[in-house]
Amino acid sequence: MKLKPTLFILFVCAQFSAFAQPTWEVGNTTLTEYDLVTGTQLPWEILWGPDDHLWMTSRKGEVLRIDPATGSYTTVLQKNVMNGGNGEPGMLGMAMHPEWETTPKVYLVYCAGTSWNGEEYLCSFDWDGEALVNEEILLTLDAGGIHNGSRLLVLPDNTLLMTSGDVGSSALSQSMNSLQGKTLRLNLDGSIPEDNPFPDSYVYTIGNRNSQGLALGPDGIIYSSEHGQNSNDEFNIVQAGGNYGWPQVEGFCNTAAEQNFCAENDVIEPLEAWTPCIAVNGIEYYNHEAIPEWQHSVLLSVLGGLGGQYERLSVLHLSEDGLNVESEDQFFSSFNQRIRDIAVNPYTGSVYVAFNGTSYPGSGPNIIKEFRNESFASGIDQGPNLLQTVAYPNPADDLIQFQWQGDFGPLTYDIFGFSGQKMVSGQSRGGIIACETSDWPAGSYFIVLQHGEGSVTTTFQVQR
Ligand SMILES: [Ca+2]
Ligand SMILES: [Ca+2]
Ligand SMILES: [Ca+2]
Repeated sequence: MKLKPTLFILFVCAQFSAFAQPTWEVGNTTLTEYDLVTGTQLPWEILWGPDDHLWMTSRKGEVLRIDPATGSYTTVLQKNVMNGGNGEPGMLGMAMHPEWETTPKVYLVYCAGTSWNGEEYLCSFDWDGEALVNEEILLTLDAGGIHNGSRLLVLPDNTLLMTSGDVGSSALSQSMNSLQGKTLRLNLDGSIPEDNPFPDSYVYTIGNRNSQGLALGPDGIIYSSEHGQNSNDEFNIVQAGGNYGWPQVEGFCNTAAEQNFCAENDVIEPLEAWTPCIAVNGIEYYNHEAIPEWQHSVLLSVLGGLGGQYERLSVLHLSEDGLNVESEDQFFSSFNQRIRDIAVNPYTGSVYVAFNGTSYPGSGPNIIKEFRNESFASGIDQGPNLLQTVAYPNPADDLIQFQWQGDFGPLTYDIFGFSGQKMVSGQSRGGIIACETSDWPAGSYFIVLQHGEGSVTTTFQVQR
């Protein structure tokens, strides 16, 4: 006789959750809020992987692989990290090898050692389908109690950027003898690229304090976010060989001393600065059709500052050339939760947001939320996957072809880049589509085939 009440409660809960999803208005777009993963510990990096899963680092020393449809996840790596990830150091940035089909490598930065002293490692791991294995250390830096960076970003030329912090010793940022307080650039095997701005050096930029945001924008523009001390959090464009001023310059070159230093050292000023500090963190360039109001913007995670009063997701609307910020909109401050990082679903345009608790330096358990435009997502994400589509050659140099089986009548197709830009659209009656890709940037793309009974998507790579 116990069975009936239990079934009744389950039924009521299911009904309740279906009707109770909160929504957010963004201009004319409605975003529905979902709790994708609850109970995570200090998510630091979240990113959309080439295997169509959401990947997450936990500052406590773990890497999770999350099914974005259900939120179920597996722990694919566990490391002992400095002070258990209770302060700023721990498991930090992550990036994937761009040729995942043939080289499924994951790049990670973590800090290890006793108490507040130790090393920061940039490593690669092999993904064996179940776990990250075969750790290889590519670079070793100092780790400190504070200011360890570190975001990672693979560039279209298959080099890897890593931000490093000044570990609290600000003079290191201007020293060419130190890898701290810099942006570093490596080949994917850990070697120094021949075209780095300083010969035989990993150093790509100097004068950085503690940059914890990196994103690729239009036309190869690289954006970064960087923590200021008490004032002047910065949003920058990363340029080879650039000096970003720290510790002599904070924010813009607007004091007499700063102006002298800036003139002598050709300091690159930020696009935007925030005083007092709001604690800027992970960033993503957003250009997806799902949220037209956010197209051609940088989404900026804001932790909220030491007092925890500025938490939000900022939307930095860019000028047409991407070289300036024209305005900032703010969302989700009412959660009063530190926002650490974001990721974007390339198919649905959904934005995933990782929260870090209410106070510095963060505490778990935490949540990853998804914000989805249902009216867009239902159009491309659902329906039966009736077509077995093959893309070849993959990766492609110039011509790529898509072939499928079955007679489904006329099809329409759209090809998108992974930041959401539409590359080409068309119609097809036969069982094959051919596209010229020779003027597309290297990177990941996907095709959406719409047929009478639904849609199907396939991911592919373009290499140069
Ligand atoms: Ca991210
Ligand atoms: Ca600066
Ligand atoms: Ca200044």
